[in-house]
Amino acid sequence: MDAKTGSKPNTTNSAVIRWVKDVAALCQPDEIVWCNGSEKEKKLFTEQAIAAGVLIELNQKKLPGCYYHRSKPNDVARTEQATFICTETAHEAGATNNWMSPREMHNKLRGFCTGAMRGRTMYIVPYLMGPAGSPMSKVGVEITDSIYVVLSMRIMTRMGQVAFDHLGNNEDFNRGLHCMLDVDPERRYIAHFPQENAIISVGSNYGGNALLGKKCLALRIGSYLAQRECWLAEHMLILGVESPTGEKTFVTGAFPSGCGKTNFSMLIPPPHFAGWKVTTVGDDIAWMKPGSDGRLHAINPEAGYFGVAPGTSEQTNPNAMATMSCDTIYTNVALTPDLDVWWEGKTESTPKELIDWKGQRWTPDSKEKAAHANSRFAAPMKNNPALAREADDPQGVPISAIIFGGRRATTMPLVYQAFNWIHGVYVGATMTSETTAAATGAVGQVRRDPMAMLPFCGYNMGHYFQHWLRMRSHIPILPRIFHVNWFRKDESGKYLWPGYGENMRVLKWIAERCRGHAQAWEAPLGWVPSADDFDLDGMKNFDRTRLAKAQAIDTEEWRREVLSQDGLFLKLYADLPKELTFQRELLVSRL
Ligand code: GTP
Ligand code: SPV
Ligand code: MN
Repeated sequence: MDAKTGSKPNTTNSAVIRWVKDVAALCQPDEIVWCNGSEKEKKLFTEQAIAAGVLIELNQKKLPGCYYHRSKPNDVARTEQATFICTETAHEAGATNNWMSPREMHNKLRGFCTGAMRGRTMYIVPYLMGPAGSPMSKVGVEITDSIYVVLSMRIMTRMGQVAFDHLGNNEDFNRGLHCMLDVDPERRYIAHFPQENAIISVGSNYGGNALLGKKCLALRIGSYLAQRECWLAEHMLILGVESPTGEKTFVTGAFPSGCGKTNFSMLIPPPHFAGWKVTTVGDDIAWMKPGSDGRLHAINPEAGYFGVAPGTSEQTNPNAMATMSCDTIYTNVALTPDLDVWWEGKTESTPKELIDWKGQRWTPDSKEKAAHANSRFAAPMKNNPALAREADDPQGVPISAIIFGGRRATTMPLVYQAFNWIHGVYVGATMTSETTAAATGAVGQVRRDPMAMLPFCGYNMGHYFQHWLRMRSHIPILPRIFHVNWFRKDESGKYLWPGYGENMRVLKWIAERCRGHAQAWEAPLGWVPSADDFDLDGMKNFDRTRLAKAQAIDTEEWRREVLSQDGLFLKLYADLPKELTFQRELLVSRL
């Protein structure tokens, strides 16, 4: 190891230097490396990661600059049961979060972290969340003993000197400490201290648990700060859609993990939509603040995509395929004999032989999947052919529509529009979705996931709903709110809606609703597209009859749906805004 590389502090910020010193005294690393984000540093870290067996070099002819990481089989997804919000009182964290007092958690984790980096290198990773020069951007510093985390943060955030430059001598930065320990679920904690703007994560090396800028800072700590500072930190993609006449509309979409954000954010319109264009601002997180023009403005705090590999193909998402064609870290996918990557759904025919995500020989007869269901790619957004011009704009983009959506085999229609903001907040608050492989635990179970934030809200969910309602008075030109479901199934278990690029049809209706062009009918749930204003031209195997099925509102199903909201409403009872109870009553009367 070249101890000289970046091993001197590359900042004069005394708060940073003091904190690093304290953490070093606790963790007792052999060596401290300050990261500056340079190409030279990347090359060195990559070589070291390969030498340590953390990364495998992929076929550089097919995948230049791409590497492969295999995680421990017990560390493949977010662990929600190990994720804690540590506020002074349990009430501040609320009934939907795991809570421990800051003092108790600090004591526990101090024990785990003492000497945890003996014989190891401690990396100081400064990173900027959001475009350089944006008043909405925030700085974090992650201290980690994982070189995989360092290289991933380099892709996912604006990492290095740019962050220290943005911070200057300010003491206001997020302090994140990450210790791998022995990657044991028994000693795994992802602890958030919103009141200290701090995170401590131990015992996992998995994306959402260990790349602290993403879910930990941008969403859990972010949502806490947003409530105090009058903005919104949301689990949302951001896209721009441009009509043939050049009208540009920006929308955000909150879908739970594994429910289509990355795909929707970079969709390619079907041939019928000549002249329509979709560009990506972000694929996972939106920070939104009222702008001086009276509109809600959104930035993407990230600089890369940490996307689900399975199901991604040249047919479903060509832009994602192009994005991960170089300079990408793949985790837990399968390998071909010539060191190319593969996963279920990548190609129509299955390779004859592979090495699976656990490192075992795999053939099509094998019982288990070759790639883990939550295998991922970490790729720079700069690679995305559909990257929006505005992705680096410090002012963000003005949002015209907010879309909520879940993965539901029944009940939820393809699309409807909320009657107004308060109704829209109710629609978001009562979102449901089937669980996916993105978090450990059962897959396919319907659960309430308010605004796709159940695992990511850093404070009391009831207060979070109040904050959403309150934002109404701070945004003179409010975005319209919609709900979608790409995943409804027919009697034979097949998806009713073809999804992916065809989602453009729904997006077009949404964009035109925002501009007052498209017609809608008043249905019990909200506004739904009139037959004339929902474009089905050029669709194969889909017609008005199938659309009617995808849009059907079944009163019996909805009776059960409304009743099942009791669970959430009772859980949050003490803090639930009365507006949501009234909205529920109104829905019942319309049904
Ligand atoms: P996270 O990164 O975990 O937050 O997930 P995400 O919301 O970005 O979901 P993503 O776009 O990665 O999609 C998850 C899975 O759903 C993938 O296997 C996709 O192929 C599949 N998917 C995405 N969009 C659609 C769609 O419109 N229809 C269908 N049937 N499947 C979809
Ligand atoms: C998600 O689970 O929503 C993800 C992956 O985007 S992770 O960053 O690991 O949380
Ligand atoms: Mn995603």
